[in-house]
Amino acid sequence: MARRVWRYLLEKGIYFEPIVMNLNGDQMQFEYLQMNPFHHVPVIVDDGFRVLESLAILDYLEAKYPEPSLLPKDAQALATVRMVQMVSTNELLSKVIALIFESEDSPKFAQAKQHLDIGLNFLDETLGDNLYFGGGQISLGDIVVGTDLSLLPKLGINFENYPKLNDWFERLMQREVWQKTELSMEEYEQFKRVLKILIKRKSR
Ligand SMILES: N[C@@H](CCC(=O)N[C@@H](CS)C(=O)NCC(=O)O)C(=O)O
Repeated sequence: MARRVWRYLLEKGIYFEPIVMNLNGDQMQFEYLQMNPFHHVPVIVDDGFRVLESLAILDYLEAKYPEPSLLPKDAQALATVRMVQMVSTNELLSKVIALIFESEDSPKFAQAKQHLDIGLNFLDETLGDNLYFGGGQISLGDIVVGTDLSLLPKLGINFENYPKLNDWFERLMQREVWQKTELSMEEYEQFKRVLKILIKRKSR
């Protein structure tokens, strides 16, 4: 989720000082728990004001630094941006994680794939002929959905069956910020190792 905020800050051109966390323990340190008792990243501190939860952070930063705007004003476009952010967070992310960890011949894997297919079709239709989810310009919706879905190609899943989404994904990945922040295969393997530990810890 930190990558959502990182990409947002770079797209906006907001100056920030990153603190890189090793999620194999840094998040359990006393000082960090004072900032986020749920021991999650990301957290930001802006002018002494602390915000956690990636979606809340994006809203805060967008309100505080409105230009260039990454939230459309039009009611339908705004609703679309919010909707896809929530669909990605609530419907898709857990399925992406299941595809990473469940074995390919398990019922859980098949269920996750099926649910994901519904989600990707939905996003493809929602996008329609727009360049981005909020219209002609990149928005918070693209940053959240694009970041969450960018794990799929690492798993060997592409967007060929979803032509509009496929074009959108390529468009997004061609942007300078996305090229600069793309997860390398090595970082992806490291991410998987850490996530495995976190999931195990959570299920105890
Ligand atoms: N809902 C939170 C979720 C954040 C989250 O789950 N972060 C994970 C990494 S992707 C984390 O920090 N896990 C460390 C832990 O649970 O100890 C958000 O959107 O910011």
